[in-house]
Amino acid sequence: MSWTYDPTNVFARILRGEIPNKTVMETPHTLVFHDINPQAPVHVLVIPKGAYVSLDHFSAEAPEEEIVDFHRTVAKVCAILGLSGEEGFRAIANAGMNGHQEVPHFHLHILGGRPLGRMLE
Ligand code: DGP
Repeated sequence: MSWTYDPTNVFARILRGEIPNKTVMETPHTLVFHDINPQAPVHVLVIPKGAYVSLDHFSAEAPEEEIVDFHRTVAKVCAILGLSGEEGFRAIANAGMNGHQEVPHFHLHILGGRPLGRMLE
């Protein structure tokens, strides 16, 4: 499988500092910022700084250091935002056309702060 990354996508532009964002936290490999159109009281996006189109692209090709950094950042941001523990959260990664992915730079949505209902029947 080969993935073609479009460097003009909006998250690439955020990473280059061309578009402002509300950053929650940043590491050498990962950025977390508030979604522009929040669907819950807490709605942040976790993105790798590397040029990966989707979750499967990132999982297949990112160096282990970037993958570990990404997941450790997810854990830290859940703790910072008060989502860890019993209340919990939902994490979603849309991919491609069927997944209705709008921005072709891999991102994990993290939503919380209210009951989110059943998603899969
Ligand atoms: P998806 O459908 O999974 O590709 O969701 C893309 C998300 O990105 C959507 O929830 C809105 C968010 N988004 C789009 N453009 C911007 C932007 O310029 N800034 C921020 N913070 N979020 C954006």
